[in-house]
Amino acid sequence: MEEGGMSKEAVESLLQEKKLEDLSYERILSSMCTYPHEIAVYAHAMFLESNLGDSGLFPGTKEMENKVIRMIGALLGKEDAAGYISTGGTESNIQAIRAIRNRKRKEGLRDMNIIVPESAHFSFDKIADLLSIEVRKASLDEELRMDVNSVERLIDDQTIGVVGIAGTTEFGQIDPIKELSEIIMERDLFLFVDAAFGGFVIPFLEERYEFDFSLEGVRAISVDPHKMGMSTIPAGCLLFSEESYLEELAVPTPYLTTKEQCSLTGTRSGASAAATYAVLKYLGREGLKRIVGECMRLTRILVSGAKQIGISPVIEPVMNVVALRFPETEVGRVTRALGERRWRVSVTRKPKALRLVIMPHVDEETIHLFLEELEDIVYVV
Ligand code: 0PR
Repeated sequence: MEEGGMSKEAVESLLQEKKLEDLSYERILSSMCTYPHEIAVYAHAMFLESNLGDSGLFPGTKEMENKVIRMIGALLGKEDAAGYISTGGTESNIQAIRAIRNRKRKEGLRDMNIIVPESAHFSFDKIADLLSIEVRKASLDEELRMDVNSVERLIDDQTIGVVGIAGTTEFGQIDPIKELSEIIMERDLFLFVDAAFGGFVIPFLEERYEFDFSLEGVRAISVDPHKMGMSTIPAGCLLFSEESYLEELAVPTPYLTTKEQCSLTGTRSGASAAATYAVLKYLGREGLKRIVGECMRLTRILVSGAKQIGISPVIEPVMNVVALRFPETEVGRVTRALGERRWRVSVTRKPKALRLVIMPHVDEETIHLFLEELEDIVYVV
């Protein structure tokens, strides 16, 4: 830090310089984030100083948070779900598992475990570490969905819950949530659905999938407004089927305007809560459906274009995530060559494939350009 500070112009020019070093989203096909909607940006700027960590000072923001919870709850089959706006999928995952861990600990259980699919996001590795519980990984079927038989084999007396993913990070696949719901109902376990990505996609797909609170066994769902919800970062949303689960997370906050706090973080962005409220109000279900519809249209163009140049997807895409199959020795070279042409793509773990996420910042021209360059790279000798 300089002793006397700098002029506003000098700082602005420093910022401009750094902004230019960042990538713009145009050729990013590896991200689950996108440009926030302009109405979200407007709301975010308006509520910048608002802190939901002491929500009694910001009752207007708190009211917006409550309304967001109701709107997303209604979208996911339970208007009166209880929850809060978190910093994103990782916090929501930690908190969902912490809630059930706390409940079971009160009941005297020790050495607990949960079962997640092999395809689970790496935040579950953080959970194992933070919450001192074992995270068991169930294998996947041929379509890369959680294998229900493998889940049943892994369940024992120390199991407290099962996690299904609705929109896996790498393949955009949906686990068999209905079957998982049946399994856990027989055994009185907790079923948590990580729909961080899929929560704002699946309700708007042409094909219908059962994955939300309309299934009796589903006790909690995570969905991120800062992914397909077009909101600003940081905005996740954790919902429980019953208020009592949220209460498992409560910590007394003696000198604040509220009596207790259930979030993981203390100070918490009211700006991204306002942004989420604004964008959901503005777009409505029809607006969100239009966005998902366009992403899916482009996904289909991408997949059929790839097939025409002899590259097939690992699974037929369920949502706007595509994994293209390459020989294991090729995928690194293709990724590097695409990178040299300023494309940002990623590589899946198992099976190794070229992963592309078709977010709302991608347009049709970009898809055609990408396919042309991919063809060039693939057929270079
Ligand atoms: N659950 C699922 C199914 C996810 O896909 C993700 C993140 C999370 C939980 C964790 O969410 P947060 O990152 O909000 O805590 N999936 C993306 C990923 O790890 C996140 C991402 C977004 C990565 C933008 C890169 C990027 O540029 O791939």
